[in-house]
Amino acid sequence: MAEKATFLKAVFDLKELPKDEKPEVILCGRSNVGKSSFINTFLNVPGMAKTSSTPGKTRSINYFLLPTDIYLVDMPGYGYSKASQSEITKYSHLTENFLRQRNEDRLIFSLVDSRHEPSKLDVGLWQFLVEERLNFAVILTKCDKVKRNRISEAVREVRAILPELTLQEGIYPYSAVSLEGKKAIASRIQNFTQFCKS
Ligand SMILES: Nc1nc2c(ncn2[C@@H]2O[C@H](COP(=O)(O)OP(=O)(O)O)[C@@H](O)[C@H]2O)c(=O)[nH]1
Ligand SMILES: [Mg+2]
Repeated sequence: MAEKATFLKAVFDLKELPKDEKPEVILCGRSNVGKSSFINTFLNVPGMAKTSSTPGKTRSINYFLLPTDIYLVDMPGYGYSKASQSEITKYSHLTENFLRQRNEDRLIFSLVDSRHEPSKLDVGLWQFLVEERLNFAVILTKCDKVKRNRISEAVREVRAILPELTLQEGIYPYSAVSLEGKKAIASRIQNFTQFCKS
Protein backbone atom coordinates (compact mmCIF):
# COMPACT_ATOMS: atom_id res chain seq x y z
CA MET A 1 0.00 0.00 0.00
CA ALA A 2 1.34 3.44 -0.90
CA GLU A 3 2.24 5.83 1.93
CA LYS A 4 1.18 8.84 -0.07
CA ALA A 5 -1.74 9.38 -2.40
CA THR A 6 -0.75 8.86 -6.03
CA PHE A 7 -2.29 9.63 -9.40
CA LEU A 8 -3.32 6.34 -10.99
CA LYS A 9 -4.81 7.16 -14.38
CA ALA A 10 -7.06 9.27 -16.56
CA VAL A 11 -10.00 7.35 -18.00
CA PHE A 12 -11.65 8.56 -21.22
CA ASP A 13 -13.83 5.53 -21.82
CA LEU A 14 -15.78 3.46 -19.29
CA LYS A 15 -14.04 0.36 -20.67
CA GLU A 16 -10.76 1.62 -19.20
CA LEU A 17 -12.00 1.74 -15.60
CA PRO A 18 -9.90 -0.10 -12.99
CA LYS A 19 -11.24 -3.63 -12.64
CA ASP A 20 -10.42 -4.21 -8.99
CA GLU A 21 -13.53 -2.49 -7.58
CA LYS A 22 -11.87 -0.84 -4.59
CA PRO A 23 -14.14 1.49 -2.61
CA GLU A 24 -14.46 4.83 -4.41
CA VAL A 25 -14.95 8.38 -3.20
CA ILE A 26 -16.24 10.28 -6.24
CA LEU A 27 -16.16 14.06 -6.73
CA CYS A 28 -18.78 15.67 -8.96
CA GLY A 29 -19.43 19.32 -9.66
CA ARG A 30 -19.43 22.04 -12.24
CA SER A 31 -16.12 23.07 -13.74
CA ASN A 32 -14.31 25.65 -11.60
CA VAL A 33 -16.16 24.61 -8.42
CA GLY A 34 -12.89 23.61 -6.77
CA LYS A 35 -12.58 19.83 -7.32
CA SER A 36 -8.88 19.89 -8.16
CA SER A 37 -8.13 22.29 -5.31
CA PHE A 38 -10.05 19.99 -2.99
CA ILE A 39 -7.95 17.01 -4.08
CA ASN A 40 -4.62 18.82 -3.71
CA THR A 41 -5.38 20.27 -0.30
CA PHE A 42 -7.33 17.36 1.10
CA LEU A 43 -4.59 14.89 0.16
CA ASN A 44 -1.90 17.44 0.93
CA VAL A 45 -0.09 16.83 -2.36
CA PRO A 46 0.23 20.21 -4.09
CA GLY A 47 -0.11 20.00 -7.86
CA MET A 48 -1.45 16.45 -7.89
CA ALA A 49 -4.65 17.50 -9.65
CA LYS A 50 -4.29 20.32 -12.14
CA THR A 51 -6.12 23.44 -11.04
CA SER A 52 -7.12 25.99 -13.56
CA SER A 53 -8.62 29.40 -13.86
CA THR A 54 -9.86 28.40 -17.32
CA PRO A 55 -12.94 26.28 -16.72
CA GLY A 56 -13.84 23.21 -18.73
CA LYS A 57 -10.40 21.62 -18.89
CA THR A 58 -10.87 18.19 -17.31
CA ARG A 59 -12.57 15.86 -19.76
CA SER A 60 -11.36 12.58 -18.27
CA ILE A 61 -12.31 10.66 -15.14
CA ASN A 62 -9.16 10.91 -13.01
CA TYR A 63 -8.29 8.16 -10.57
CA PHE A 64 -6.14 8.68 -7.48
CA LEU A 65 -5.11 5.87 -5.15
CA LEU A 66 -5.16 6.76 -1.47
CA PRO A 67 -2.92 5.26 1.25
CA THR A 68 -6.04 3.62 2.72
CA ASP A 69 -6.35 1.57 -0.50
CA ILE A 70 -9.44 3.31 -1.82
CA TYR A 71 -9.83 5.40 -4.96
CA LEU A 72 -10.56 9.10 -5.11
CA VAL A 73 -12.24 9.84 -8.43
CA ASP A 74 -12.34 13.29 -10.06
CA MET A 75 -15.23 13.49 -12.53
CA PRO A 76 -15.18 15.88 -15.50
CA GLY A 77 -16.68 19.25 -14.59
CA TYR A 78 -20.12 20.09 -15.93
CA GLY A 79 -21.88 23.34 -16.63
CA TYR A 80 -18.98 25.02 -18.35
CA SER A 81 -20.68 28.11 -19.70
CA LYS A 82 -19.28 27.71 -23.21
CA ALA A 83 -20.24 24.03 -23.44
CA SER A 84 -22.80 23.23 -26.12
CA GLN A 85 -26.02 21.39 -25.38
CA SER A 86 -24.58 18.26 -27.00
CA GLU A 87 -21.51 18.42 -24.76
CA ILE A 88 -23.76 18.78 -21.69
CA THR A 89 -25.82 15.77 -22.79
CA LYS A 90 -22.68 13.75 -23.47
CA TYR A 91 -21.32 14.66 -20.06
CA SER A 92 -24.46 13.71 -18.18
CA HIS A 93 -24.65 10.38 -20.01
CA LEU A 94 -21.03 9.60 -19.18
CA THR A 95 -21.54 10.52 -15.53
CA GLU A 96 -24.84 8.67 -15.18
CA ASN A 97 -23.47 5.55 -16.86
CA PHE A 98 -20.42 5.71 -14.65
CA LEU A 99 -22.47 6.17 -11.47
CA ARG A 100 -24.91 3.42 -12.48
CA GLN A 101 -22.16 0.83 -12.73
CA ARG A 102 -22.44 -0.08 -9.07
CA ASN A 103 -23.91 1.50 -5.98
CA GLU A 104 -22.02 -0.42 -3.34
CA ASP A 105 -18.73 0.77 -1.90
CA ARG A 106 -19.15 4.23 -3.32
CA LEU A 107 -19.44 7.61 -1.64
CA ILE A 108 -20.22 10.56 -3.88
CA PHE A 109 -19.47 14.16 -3.01
CA SER A 110 -21.39 16.77 -4.95
CA LEU A 111 -19.40 20.02 -4.83
CA VAL A 112 -21.24 23.32 -5.00
CA ASP A 113 -19.68 26.80 -4.79
CA SER A 114 -20.83 28.32 -1.48
CA ARG A 115 -21.22 31.71 -3.21
CA HIS A 116 -23.94 30.51 -5.58
CA GLU A 117 -27.29 28.79 -5.45
CA PRO A 118 -27.21 25.17 -6.64
CA SER A 119 -27.57 25.18 -10.43
CA LYS A 120 -30.12 23.21 -12.47
CA LEU A 121 -27.36 20.74 -13.27
CA ASP A 122 -26.52 20.30 -9.56
CA VAL A 123 -30.16 19.68 -8.77
CA GLY A 124 -30.43 17.26 -11.72
CA LEU A 125 -27.47 15.32 -10.37
CA TRP A 126 -29.06 15.16 -6.88
CA GLN A 127 -32.32 13.84 -8.34
CA PHE A 128 -30.37 11.14 -10.12
CA LEU A 129 -28.40 10.23 -6.97
CA VAL A 130 -31.59 9.99 -4.92
CA GLU A 131 -33.39 7.90 -7.57
CA GLU A 132 -30.43 5.53 -7.84
CA ARG A 133 -30.17 5.33 -4.03
CA LEU A 134 -26.54 6.32 -4.10
CA ASN A 135 -24.65 7.29 -0.96
CA PHE A 136 -23.84 10.98 -1.27
CA ALA A 137 -23.06 14.22 0.53
CA VAL A 138 -22.62 17.87 -0.48
CA ILE A 139 -19.44 19.95 -0.12
CA LEU A 140 -19.82 23.74 -0.17
CA THR A 141 -16.53 24.95 -1.63
CA LYS A 142 -14.57 28.22 -1.34
CA CYS A 143 -16.14 29.05 2.01
CA ASP A 144 -13.22 31.38 2.80
CA LYS A 145 -14.65 33.69 0.13
CA VAL A 146 -17.98 34.28 1.88
CA LYS A 147 -19.33 35.57 5.20
CA ARG A 148 -20.71 33.09 7.74
CA ASN A 149 -24.31 34.11 7.08
CA ARG A 150 -23.89 33.22 3.40
CA ILE A 151 -22.77 29.72 4.43
CA SER A 152 -25.93 29.31 6.54
CA GLU A 153 -27.95 30.50 3.56
CA ALA A 154 -26.15 28.07 1.24
CA VAL A 155 -26.92 25.25 3.68
CA ARG A 156 -30.60 26.26 3.64
CA GLU A 157 -30.59 26.29 -0.18
CA VAL A 158 -29.31 22.71 -0.23
CA ARG A 159 -31.74 21.59 2.48
CA ALA A 160 -34.66 23.11 0.59
CA ILE A 161 -34.02 20.41 -2.02
CA LEU A 162 -32.43 17.70 0.14
CA PRO A 163 -34.05 18.07 3.59
CA GLU A 164 -32.47 14.79 4.73
CA LEU A 165 -29.02 16.39 4.75
CA THR A 166 -27.79 18.52 7.67
CA LEU A 167 -24.71 20.53 8.57
CA GLN A 168 -23.81 17.77 11.03
CA GLU A 169 -24.31 14.99 8.52
CA GLY A 170 -24.08 15.46 4.80
CA ILE A 171 -23.34 19.14 4.11
CA TYR A 172 -19.71 20.14 4.53
CA PRO A 173 -18.43 23.70 4.07
CA TYR A 174 -14.84 23.46 2.79
CA SER A 175 -12.00 25.84 2.07
CA ALA A 176 -8.87 24.93 0.15
CA VAL A 177 -7.29 28.02 1.73
CA SER A 178 -8.11 27.62 5.45
CA LEU A 179 -8.78 23.86 5.25
CA GLU A 180 -12.03 24.38 7.13
CA GLY A 181 -14.11 21.23 6.82
CA LYS A 182 -11.18 18.90 6.19
CA LYS A 183 -11.56 17.02 9.46
CA ALA A 184 -15.29 16.47 9.10
CA ILE A 185 -14.89 15.20 5.53
CA ALA A 186 -11.94 12.98 6.51
CA SER A 187 -14.04 11.47 9.25
CA ARG A 188 -16.95 10.83 6.85
CA ILE A 189 -14.52 9.10 4.44
CA GLN A 190 -13.03 7.07 7.27
CA ASN A 191 -16.47 5.84 8.37
CA PHE A 192 -17.24 4.94 4.77
CA THR A 193 -13.94 3.04 4.36
CA GLN A 194 -14.52 1.09 7.57
CA PHE A 195 -18.05 0.25 6.49
CA CYS A 196 -16.74 -1.05 3.14
CA LYS A 197 -14.21 -3.29 4.86
CA SER A 198 -16.68 -4.72 7.37
N1 LIG B 1 -10.34 31.20 -2.30
C1 LIG B 1 -10.51 29.97 -2.73
N2 LIG B 1 -10.34 29.67 -4.05
C2 LIG B 1 -10.53 28.40 -4.46
C3 LIG B 1 -10.92 27.37 -3.56
N3 LIG B 1 -11.04 26.23 -4.27
C4 LIG B 1 -10.75 26.53 -5.55
N4 LIG B 1 -10.43 27.83 -5.70
C5 LIG B 1 -10.07 28.53 -6.95
O1 LIG B 1 -11.09 28.33 -7.92
C6 LIG B 1 -10.55 28.10 -9.23
C7 LIG B 1 -11.02 26.75 -9.79
O2 LIG B 1 -10.55 25.72 -8.95
P1 LIG B 1 -10.27 24.23 -9.49
O3 LIG B 1 -9.83 23.46 -8.29
O4 LIG B 1 -9.36 24.22 -10.68
O5 LIG B 1 -11.75 23.80 -9.94
P2 LIG B 1 -12.23 22.50 -10.75
O6 LIG B 1 -12.46 22.95 -12.16
O7 LIG B 1 -13.52 22.08 -10.10
O8 LIG B 1 -11.17 21.44 -10.62
C8 LIG B 1 -9.03 28.18 -9.07
O9 LIG B 1 -8.63 29.47 -9.41
C9 LIG B 1 -8.83 27.90 -7.58
O10 LIG B 1 -7.65 28.50 -7.07
C10 LIG B 1 -11.10 27.72 -2.17
O11 LIG B 1 -11.47 26.90 -1.31
N5 LIG B 1 -10.88 29.02 -1.83
MG1 LIG C 1 -10.28 20.20 -12.07
